[in-house]
Amino acid sequence: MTVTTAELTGTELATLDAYWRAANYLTVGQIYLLDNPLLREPLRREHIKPRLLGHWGTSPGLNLIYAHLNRVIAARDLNMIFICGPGHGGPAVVANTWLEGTFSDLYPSVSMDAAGMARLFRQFSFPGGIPSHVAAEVPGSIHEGGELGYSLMHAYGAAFDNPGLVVACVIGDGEAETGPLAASWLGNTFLNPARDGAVLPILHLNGYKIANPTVLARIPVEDLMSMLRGYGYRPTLVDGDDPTTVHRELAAALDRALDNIAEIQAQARAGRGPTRPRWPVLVLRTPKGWTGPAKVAGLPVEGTWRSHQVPLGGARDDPEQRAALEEWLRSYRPEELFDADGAPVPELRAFPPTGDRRMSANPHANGGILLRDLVLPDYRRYAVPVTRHGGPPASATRVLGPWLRDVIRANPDRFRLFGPDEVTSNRLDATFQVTDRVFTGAILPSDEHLGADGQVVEVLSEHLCQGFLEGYLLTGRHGLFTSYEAFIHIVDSMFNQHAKWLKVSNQVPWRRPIASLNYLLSSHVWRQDHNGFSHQDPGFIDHVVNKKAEIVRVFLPPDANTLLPVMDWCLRSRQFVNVVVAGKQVQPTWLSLDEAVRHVQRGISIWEWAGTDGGGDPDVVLACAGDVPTLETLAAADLLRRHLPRLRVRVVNVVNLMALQPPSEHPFGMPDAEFDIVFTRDRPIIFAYHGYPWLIHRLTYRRTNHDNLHVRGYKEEGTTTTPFDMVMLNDLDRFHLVIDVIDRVPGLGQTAAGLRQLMVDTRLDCRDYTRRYGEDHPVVRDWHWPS
Ligand SMILES: Cc1ncc(C[n+]2csc(CCOP(=O)(O)OP(=O)(O)O)c2C)c(N)n1
Ligand SMILES: [Mg+2]
Repeated sequence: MTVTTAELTGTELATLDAYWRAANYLTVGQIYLLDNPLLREPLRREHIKPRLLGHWGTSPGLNLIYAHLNRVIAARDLNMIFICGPGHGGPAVVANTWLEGTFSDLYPSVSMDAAGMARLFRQFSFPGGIPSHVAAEVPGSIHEGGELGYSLMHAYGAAFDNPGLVVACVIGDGEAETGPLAASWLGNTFLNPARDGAVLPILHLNGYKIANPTVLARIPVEDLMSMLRGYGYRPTLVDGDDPTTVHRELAAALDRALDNIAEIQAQARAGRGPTRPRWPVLVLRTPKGWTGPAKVAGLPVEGTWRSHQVPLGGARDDPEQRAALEEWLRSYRPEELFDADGAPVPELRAFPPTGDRRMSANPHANGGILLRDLVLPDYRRYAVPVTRHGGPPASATRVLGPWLRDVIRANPDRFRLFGPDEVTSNRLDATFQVTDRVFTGAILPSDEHLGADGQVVEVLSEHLCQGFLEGYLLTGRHGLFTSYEAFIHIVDSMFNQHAKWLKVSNQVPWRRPIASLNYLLSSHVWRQDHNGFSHQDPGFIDHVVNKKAEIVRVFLPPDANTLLPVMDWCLRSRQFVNVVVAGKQVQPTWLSLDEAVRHVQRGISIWEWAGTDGGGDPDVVLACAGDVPTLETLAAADLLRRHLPRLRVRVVNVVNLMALQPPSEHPFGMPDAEFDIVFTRDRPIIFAYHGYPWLIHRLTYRRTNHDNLHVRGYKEEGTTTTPFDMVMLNDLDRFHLVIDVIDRVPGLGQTAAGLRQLMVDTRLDCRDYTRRYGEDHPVVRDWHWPS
């Protein structure tokens, strides 16, 4: 809808300003006041919180933007959500949600009257209350904004496949210095004006961070505008420190921006206009800490970095500061804003939009409400036919590709695959049979599978992939992030924040569960033939398991058929972060689909067909997790079967890593009694693991047989070499596993001395062969599980 831009009337301006003052008053009240919320008596020491915690500096700007957005939402009946980059401005956003009535709807004790206002103030940044940031407890938020940098990518993710939504996104000028935010400007090249919603970035150029000026505020303003133009935007500057002027300019700029968005969308949806239009951006240059104390102790505060947190830090004990605080609060004229009961006066109550149009009540910001299940094709149809164990060689991710293709096809409006330029490399290119990589830049005849309508988002920034996906999930859709295993560490910290968000939202009753964040990590540590050490690091798993057990799941499918039910489970699940590590290289397929399904359900299975204990009492347990360790373990089991036929070997495979923990630690944990049966109470366990060995010890340290557990894994030995040389470098190879068995099974040292020496010699031969011929020894290359 295009609304002709008109000047604000005097009444509109007065109401906007009153609403802004009310939000500012409520913000200051939250930061400082324990009691006397309406200043009906002079401010006394006991009215002020003993610990003053919060951030004032960003808040007046946030309140100004929120007030103006409320005006345009109501005028245009917009479907809009608010993303607050400077999430430390929590009290500002909370103030607005209270003025809109949503806070009281969801937390009835914080009612819209004097008693409720007192509770609103008291609970903020207070033990047992709400956090200082725009956390999951805050209605309308999908973005905590604690760790800066992710606002704009969340905004783009929210807008994808949401054609009716406008995402207003405030970006701190300090936040804009972060790498992730700097990359986020590229989001416009992945946003299709016909099928997606709109993002309205508002750069909050208040000039300062915590203790420094910001870069973007101290370069010539024309350079800043040129930078934004260079990224393809149409920037408008609103600049000033006189409220009336700024209200008028901001209202006009917002109207123009929204007219512009409406025009862009109308054109695109009529099949006209550019696919990569110049979307509007607002640059709001107003003072940090605007309307707060101009000076404290003789030093300038308003308009400087000193306003960042709590300007009058001594207000409780210093009468002069207390008087300044009272003067500051009274400057908003609360008696004009709140009635005798403490409720906002009727003009203010009538000002914000109503119902779901309130940004604090918009269902897109509580995505679980809108979440619909995926239509998932039956994965059995995609399985590798297995007539004997270890039979047909297959690349796990290549087998997954057609299933993923059909997931994409069946869910065109609610599933996306994200990757940093690695979808083809990770062998998932079957997806391109039904969709493109979304791209609104220039497309050349030599390009493949690029188009404005794709459901695959490929951008060479793990930050953007993660942030887009988070925004997409948090607004009620589904997705998968595929990446190289080593480089997923780039988003360690973003994963942390998302996991924390999920943990807290589990405790917020009105938040509905959202789809899990799924990682498919391929091109893993053991197969870096092209690249070597720089591309090797299996430590993301270690990082992930630090988080709450109720949130994280880690799967290491040993073959293609096991990957299928694992991914199916992940895409059906809610409120988790699922990490799946699967190879893309051709490997034996160990299990039939039926066996794979049962294996995934158990999490840990004895592979009786691979062992020699006849289902009975083993001398040793060979355990494995991960595709390459499984291959080496089975090759070791084969060697033992041939050379030590009387040795009773049990082979155990772990597909669900969390099953190693006791149930008291993780909901997937295998009960102790069962664990003791599978791993025995007293026999040596040689565990070949995909990643860093310590993790297996950490997960199993409480188990009965932990003292007999000996783990082989990646010990940071990597380079560009053959696949088998790589496992030898880390002592994870089949020959070394046999040596480990000989060294650990009581009595074998003497009887199997010859075999041990043969294993040592074979390792040397294999190493020597790689140096001479540049590939693995045929004894390794040509090995297959005996039928
Ligand atoms: C990634 C990250 N680094 C550092 C911080 C610590 N920090 C909190 S607020 C802030 C300054 C933010 O400045 P700006 O984005 O300009 O926000 P505003 O001026 O609106 O407060 C910093 C550095 C953080 N929250 N996140
Ligand atoms: Mg700033």
